[in-house]
Amino acid sequence: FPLYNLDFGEIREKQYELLKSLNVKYITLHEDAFPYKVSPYPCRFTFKNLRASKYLKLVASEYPVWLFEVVDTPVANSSDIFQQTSTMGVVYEVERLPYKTGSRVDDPQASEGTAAFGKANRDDKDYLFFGPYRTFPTGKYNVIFRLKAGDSTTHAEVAKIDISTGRGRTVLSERALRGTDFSAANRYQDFLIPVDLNEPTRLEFRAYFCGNADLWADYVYICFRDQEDPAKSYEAEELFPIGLVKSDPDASSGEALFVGGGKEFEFG
Ligand SMILES: [Ca+2]
Repeated sequence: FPLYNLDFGEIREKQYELLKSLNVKYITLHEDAFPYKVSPYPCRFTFKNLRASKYLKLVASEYPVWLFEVVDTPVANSSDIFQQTSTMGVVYEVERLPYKTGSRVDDPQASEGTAAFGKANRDDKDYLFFGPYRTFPTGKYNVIFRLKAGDSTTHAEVAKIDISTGRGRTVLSERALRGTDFSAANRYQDFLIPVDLNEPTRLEFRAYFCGNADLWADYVYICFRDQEDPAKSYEAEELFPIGLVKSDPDASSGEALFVGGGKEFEFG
C-alpha cells in the first residue's frame, strides 16, 4: 500500500511521484470518513501534515471536507519533515492482547481490574503479551509498560520488554528488567522505553516472562515524547472530533471547537 502513509498526511517524494504518475490532481480529507481504524490520531493530525506538505496546496475547505491540490512543482530544497505530534495518548490493556504463556487474572490494583500474569516455577518462559500491530506515524515516542513483580530483591531477570516491527523480527527498542529494578514487590511500576520512528511503522509491544519471579502486566501506554502527560490543558480541537473546528481569534490557539446544542456523544 504505497499511499498508506497519506492516512497520516505523510507525503514523501515517492508518494508524490506516484500521485503524479497516477494523474491525481486533488486529494480530499473528509473528517466524517476518518474512523479510528484509519489512524490512532485524530483527523486534525493528518490535516496539519497535509497543510504543511510542500507537495500540496490547500485550495478549498467546507467542513468537514478539505481539498488539496497536488502542486506541479514542489518548493525546491525543502525537506520532507513530519513534526506533528498529538496530546492524545494511546492505551492498550495488555490482558486483551494475544499471549503465549501465563493467564489473565483479576487484579484490583490493575487498570480495568485485570492483568496478564505469569507464575514463577509454573508457567513457561515466553511472551506474556504481544501485539497489537498498529501503525503509528513518524515521530519520537515514549512507551510505558506498567508491570508488577513478586520479588524485588532478585538480581535475576524477571522480564524483557520491547517494541518491535515486522512481526517481532526487528526490535526497535528494548529493556531487560531485574527484580531489583522494581522498587517494591507486588506493586505496579511504570517502565519507560523510547522509540523513534522515521516513517509510519507497524508496532508491536511485547513483555517476555523470564520465569524468575511472578510477573503481572497491566497496560502499555504510548505518547509523543514532547507531550507533558498529563498536560495541564488540552486544545479540544486536537482531540477526536465531537464538534466543529472554527477559526476563533479569541481562542488560545486561534481555533475553537463548536458543539451544537442537544447533540449526544459517545466515548470509548
Ligand atoms: Ca489492565
